[in-house]
Amino acid sequence: MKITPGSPVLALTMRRWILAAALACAATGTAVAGPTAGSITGAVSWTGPIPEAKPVDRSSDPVCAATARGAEAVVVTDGKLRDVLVRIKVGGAPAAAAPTTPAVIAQSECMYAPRVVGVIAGQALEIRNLDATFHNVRGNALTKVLWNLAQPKGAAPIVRDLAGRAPGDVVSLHCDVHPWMAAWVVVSDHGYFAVTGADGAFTLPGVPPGSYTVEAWHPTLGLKTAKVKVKKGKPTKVRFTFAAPPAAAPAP
Ligand SMILES: [Cu+2]
Repeated sequence: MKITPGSPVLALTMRRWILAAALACAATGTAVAGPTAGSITGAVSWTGPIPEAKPVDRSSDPVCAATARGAEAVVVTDGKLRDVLVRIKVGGAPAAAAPTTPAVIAQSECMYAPRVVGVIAGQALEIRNLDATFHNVRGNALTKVLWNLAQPKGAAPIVRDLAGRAPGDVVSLHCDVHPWMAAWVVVSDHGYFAVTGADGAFTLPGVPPGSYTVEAWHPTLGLKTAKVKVKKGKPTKVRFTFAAPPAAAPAP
């Protein structure tokens, strides 16, 4: 089965994610923060054949067509997976107040960069247009449209306060002018999250000693979890491995 950002598979994954997060909210972290904190660190790997990046026809907009960019549904470099948000499960670590500075996503070469960001509930999102062309920015919570705003060339950044978005929610961004564009904003109740870059690496610093469930979420590949124990002043290693979903069985 083909998994694309708009597919029912993704919607189902997001629903599961939100449900799991809602259940997790019932629990409260009991760990104590302080100078004895450790960290959770590791990498997200890919195993098996790497899905071929589909060519994207960007000829509808000469500005976009000037740069060659492919699909980014699954980006693997040297066996490491990009765009995975790794975090302590919502409700499983001491909550944090939202930073006063927004998380930033840019539109560059008609792609979102980064493609996945994390925010703390209450934190704003800033969307910049670095391209010499017109984008519209549509924010969705599953199928519900939260906003849909034009952002022509040279326009000021769009800032949204993400009001009403709770820990566990995921907001997706789409551009209807360039349908290959998609990004995801993942809301947590604490700051123990990181998003993998090309090297697949992540570090969650300042974690109080204790037991945690760590989640690794990729927008088209879904969720994996691991249990870890963080010891005083030490890094705890955790690895996640994703693989291509099995091919659908041929029709009889
Ligand atoms: Cu666009």
